[in-house]
Amino acid sequence: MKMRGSKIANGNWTTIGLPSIFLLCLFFFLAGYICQSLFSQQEIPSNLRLAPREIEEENNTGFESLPRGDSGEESVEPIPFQILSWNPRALYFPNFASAEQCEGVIKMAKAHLKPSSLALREGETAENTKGIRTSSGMFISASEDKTGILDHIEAKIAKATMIPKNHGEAFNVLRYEIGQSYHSHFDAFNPAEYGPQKSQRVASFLLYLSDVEEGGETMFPFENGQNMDTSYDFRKCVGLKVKPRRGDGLLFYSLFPNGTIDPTSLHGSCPVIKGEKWVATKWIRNEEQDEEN
Ligand SMILES: *[C@@H]1O[C@H](CO)[C@@H](O)[C@H](O)[C@H]1NC(C)=O
Ligand SMILES: CC(=O)N[C@H]1CO[C@H](CO)[C@@H](O)[C@@H]1O
Repeated sequence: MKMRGSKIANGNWTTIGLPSIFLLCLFFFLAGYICQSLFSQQEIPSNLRLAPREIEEENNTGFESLPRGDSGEESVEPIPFQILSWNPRALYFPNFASAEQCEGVIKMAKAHLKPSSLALREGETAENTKGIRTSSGMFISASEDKTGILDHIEAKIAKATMIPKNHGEAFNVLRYEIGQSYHSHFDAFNPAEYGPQKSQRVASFLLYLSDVEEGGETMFPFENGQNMDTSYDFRKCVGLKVKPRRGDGLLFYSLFPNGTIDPTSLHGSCPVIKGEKWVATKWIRNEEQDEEN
């Protein structure tokens, strides 16, 4: 019986089956098509579904945060940046600090400015390096700033670099007046020139505290290998230039991931032509720094 039944079924399949298979296919095709258009219509007002999240989120990034680890943070925080260069690894952070914060830092630094000095190589003296760095500056750590501004900026730099803040040296707040500049140099210390180092500078974060009407750019003369095969004059303002603007940040790495010095991280400050340049520099090291640094 079973055998015969299946035979009959097989027979039906071939004789009556083809038109009905065609109809079935057509049916499923249409059903699928209708369902798809229904669902995609539901997909369109997705901004409506985001709305309740945004209300929940205080930071209003539109992104729902994940459960955090014990040392993590509560919410998704936007820190916009642009990659200015891969050689060296340099990033621009527009509006990293507010105008009020910048003015606060200038105010606390102004009364304590002294001529900037250099880390000297063998054979160098203050006298024979005169003119390389003509700005005035002062050092201030976040703990010395009772207004809390530097603490806030330092925490944000730590977030942007994911290098803990105890790897940072104290802020070096600098003022460049008309004609003042800093010839191209490395922030990292080459042991061949400076002797063995206890720790090395990995990255530098520059927070521009003022606009500069003309000049005062941070320059990377060797960006992507340019000018490297020439006898580059370290006073010359060439290569990638970053125009200072109040509140903007510039981060660049002096070391490759393997810890050797990136030769394209050579940089300098072009002479100020018009106006005044104020900048707060944070050098970040590969080792934790002492408390008071
Ligand atoms: C370190 O990394 C750089 C860039 O990737 C590479 O050019 C260099 O040869 C490396 N140096 C060593 C010692 O591994
Ligand atoms: C930009 C902004 O408002 N950031 C805040 C996001 O929320 C955390 C707390 O969860 C605050 O610390 C941030 O200041």
